[in-house]
Amino acid sequence: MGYTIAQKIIKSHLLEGEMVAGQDIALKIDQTLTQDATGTMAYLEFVAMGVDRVKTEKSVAYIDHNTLQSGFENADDHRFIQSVAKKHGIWFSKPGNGICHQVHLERFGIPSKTLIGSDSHTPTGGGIGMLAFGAGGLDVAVAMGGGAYHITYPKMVRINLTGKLNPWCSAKDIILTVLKMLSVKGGVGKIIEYGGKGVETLSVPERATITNMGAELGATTSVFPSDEVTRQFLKAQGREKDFVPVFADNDAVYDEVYKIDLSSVKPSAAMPHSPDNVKTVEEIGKIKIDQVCIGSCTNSSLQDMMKVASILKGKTVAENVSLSVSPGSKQVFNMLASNGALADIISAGARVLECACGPCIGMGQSPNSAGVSLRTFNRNFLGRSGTADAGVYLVSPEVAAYSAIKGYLADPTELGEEPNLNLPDEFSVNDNLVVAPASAEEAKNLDIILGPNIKPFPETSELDENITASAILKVGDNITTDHIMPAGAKILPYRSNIPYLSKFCFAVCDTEFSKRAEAAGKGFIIGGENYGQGSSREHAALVPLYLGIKAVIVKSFARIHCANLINAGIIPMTFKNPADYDLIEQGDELVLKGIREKIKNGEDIVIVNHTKGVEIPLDVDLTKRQREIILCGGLLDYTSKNGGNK
Ligand code: MIC
Ligand code: SF4
Repeated sequence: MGYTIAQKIIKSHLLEGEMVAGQDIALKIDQTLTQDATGTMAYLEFVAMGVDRVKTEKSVAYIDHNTLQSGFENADDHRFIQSVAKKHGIWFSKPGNGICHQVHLERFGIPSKTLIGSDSHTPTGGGIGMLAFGAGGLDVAVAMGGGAYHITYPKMVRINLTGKLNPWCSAKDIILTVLKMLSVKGGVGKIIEYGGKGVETLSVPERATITNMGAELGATTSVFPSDEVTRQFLKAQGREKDFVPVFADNDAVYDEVYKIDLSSVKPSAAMPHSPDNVKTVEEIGKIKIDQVCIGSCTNSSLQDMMKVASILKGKTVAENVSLSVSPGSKQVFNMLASNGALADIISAGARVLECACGPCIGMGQSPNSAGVSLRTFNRNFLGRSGTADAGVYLVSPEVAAYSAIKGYLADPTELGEEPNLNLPDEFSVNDNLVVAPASAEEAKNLDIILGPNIKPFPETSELDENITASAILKVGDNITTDHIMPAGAKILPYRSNIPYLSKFCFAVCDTEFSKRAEAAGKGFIIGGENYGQGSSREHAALVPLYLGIKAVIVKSFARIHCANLINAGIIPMTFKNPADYDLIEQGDELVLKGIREKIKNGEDIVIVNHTKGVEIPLDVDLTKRQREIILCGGLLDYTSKNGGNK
């Protein structure tokens, strides 16, 4: 029996465990990346582990999320990360160099290698045949220290692509079609591989758009083969030596197989407030729009920007529309400037922003009240744009640019023939915003620079024998980490200050939650299906830890958030019978008796609802290692107890 792409890479990096679906496996990690919004915490954790130099082949720290610098906080975080990077052997990508995933793809990613990043869109690297995972900051810190990365061995899914996209239809429309087909839960516990003849018709940036938004499927990761197209891309980046071919065997076996005929893919949009709420542009109709934002790690490549420029050339943005454009990297920005396309974008009336996440994470460009915003981004969760009642639609750069001119959601296929905008044979390479780490010798004399806003990791403690506490919050299905720990310009500067952040925990759903939790000192959270989908931010676990949350009891979890809860020492529990969700109301008093022993021995767990007088059976699906982490009070304590990284 042959191997899938993922199986080949897993096999060559397997440190522990069996390649059987549902089993815990430990992988050797070749590369790591961090961004600043999760990086400060990750590096505080890394420093706490006491490792001198990173043990990976390449670790890169990017500054791309918090670049507004509306106070000293962001700049202090950047300085802290830069000082850690220099001292500990990490490459540092300065603000202005671009969005982590775009830059990593261009400059550092290598087919067949493993990569973990403290950002859920790290699977973008799958576009060049890397096995790339989004992870919590602590997992990344452990990997930098040379420790393994643990995942549940996933199921293998293959999506066969046939045919060729029609003019003005794009990779974004492909992934939106997949999201419509599989939903935001459809990829949970699965690696999604793309194959078939249609793959050859897609460029590396197009493939990366697709693997990037695999995060929205809840997938463990997504991956494309590394083929001649990949080789050409790496060659154009001056990195042909990094090329390694990676293909699935012809007799590889998949758990699920789907087929998409690319010629049937139509310009589409994900409607508010979920990336799987997809319809074609034609079905939605010509809705009036207020804003268009083009950029983000999903759609900010040179190819995307050239298409946008070609649509905007000689035109003017509609009177009532504000258009912003953020190129994904300095390389893209530079090339647009030197080939003249930037002038077409500016002349049309676009507001050109720096190469960073920007509006995607609510750092500026919030829409007007009840505004309709078309964005080429990957998430349209409620409130993420910074305007609570805005309606955000996720679209391709082609749909975005054409609609910006028209003033309503418009179908770019009306434009007729598409100009030939192939990737250049050579990208302009200039890594002068990437700072190399100091040598081990020099590093000894370097200090780490902290700022006053950088507060220590929240206090942890070993798991108690018994827990009695109330259900301090009850929420529904598909709760995102943007609900649990919102981002945006007002809060993002405080990612290294958990006490301050805690005031905003769950504010999107319940403004009183934080006060209630603080007053109670401890509590449980009750939730529905796919709890914790979206961002990898470990703050969505560290803040509940700080607020005394002992366990989260839900119908099902999203992968990264579940791992983050375990890392924070919070027990992730699921209802044995999902209907029992109805047996707990917010405010009920709940008791977990002998929980420490039960977790230790992997015994059945029952929670008693004292208020209602019922017993509810729960599942706690943890590996032996995860049980030990929970007993210790989290991964940091577990790691130091084990004398390093395990
Ligand atoms: C996001 O897109 O939500 C983010 C911001 O990039 C997050 C990370 C974070 O919250 O800092 C992610 O995707 O993991
Ligand atoms: Fe940045 Fe948005 Fe990509 Fe997250 S999804 S890394 S915020 S551009």
